Amino acid sequence: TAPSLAVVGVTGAVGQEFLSVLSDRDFPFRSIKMLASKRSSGKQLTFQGRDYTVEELTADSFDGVDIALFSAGGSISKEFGPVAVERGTIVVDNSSAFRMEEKVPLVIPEVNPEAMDGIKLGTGKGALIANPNCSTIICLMAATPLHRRAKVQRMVVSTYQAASGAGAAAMEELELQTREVLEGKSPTCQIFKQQYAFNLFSHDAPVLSNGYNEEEMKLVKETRKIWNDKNVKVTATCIRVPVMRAHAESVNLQFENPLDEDTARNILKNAPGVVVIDDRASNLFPTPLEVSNKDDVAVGRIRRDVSQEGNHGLEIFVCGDQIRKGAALNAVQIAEMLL
Ligand code: 2RA
Repeated sequence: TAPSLAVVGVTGAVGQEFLSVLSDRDFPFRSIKMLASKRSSGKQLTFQGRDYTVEELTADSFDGVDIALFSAGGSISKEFGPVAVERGTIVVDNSSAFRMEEKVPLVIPEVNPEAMDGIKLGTGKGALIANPNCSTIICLMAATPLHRRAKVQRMVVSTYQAASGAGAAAMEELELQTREVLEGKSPTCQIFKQQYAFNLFSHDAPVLSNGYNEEEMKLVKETRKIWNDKNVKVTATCIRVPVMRAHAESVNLQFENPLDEDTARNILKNAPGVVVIDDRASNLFPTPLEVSNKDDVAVGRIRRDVSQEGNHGLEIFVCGDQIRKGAALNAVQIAEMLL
């Protein structure tokens, strides 16, 4: 029989996208619970032609729930993820709360599905599976097929991250600020403490003692876990840019074995969940608008890194929808692997 579902954080940007993706992919379910904080409980929503009332998330919310999709922040995942697992629910958690726990699989279905081996529906045994950070998912969707062929020794990533990564309120503030600036008014800065419209700034995640911010260290640590390679060298600079809902990432790769740009382009053309947009003659390459609301990650600017010997270095440019493949789609694809 089809599983019973719960969506935790259903009123947020990712929560809403969970519902869109479940519908787009005809995900089978026999029942679905719409869960959110007390503040949002009682709201009405329509899903697949049926009316639902958002329920307040409590420990009892998971009785009889087979799969729960979480995107309500790390503290909610920490408090209720284990409770759901105790009740026999399989949790797919979009927060960073458990990603680096050794026993928790950190999964991109096209990249490391084997990490979920042993987790099955219908055993009555719950489990928790972590969805990687959006900038990690988008980067690795393109870098992994190349890594599998030529073994990445070092990866340098510069990200250009959309407002959606900071939530629906940040998207609203970007729009508001843009209007205010165009009207000559001083911009409203509540979500970010500095002007966002017509500007860009170092990612708003806390900066650590090594000078990196948490977003950059997520890319470093999550790549090593997903590739199961403690030695791969990764460094990143994450920037917030005035774009609504898709991240862009410049990725430099150094390989152990040679990989020329034509071979790399062909590998990417055949990679699942990836489209190649690499038209040098017309100077047409991936853009955030092009990938917004789409499933696939787009890759272009594929070229030999002239600063490295022979064909041991490659530059690529990747764009992906942060809310979709960067969060909701990846989580639903993980849930599909349980069916
Ligand atoms: C960001 N990666 O873009 C975060 C969202 N989870 O800020």
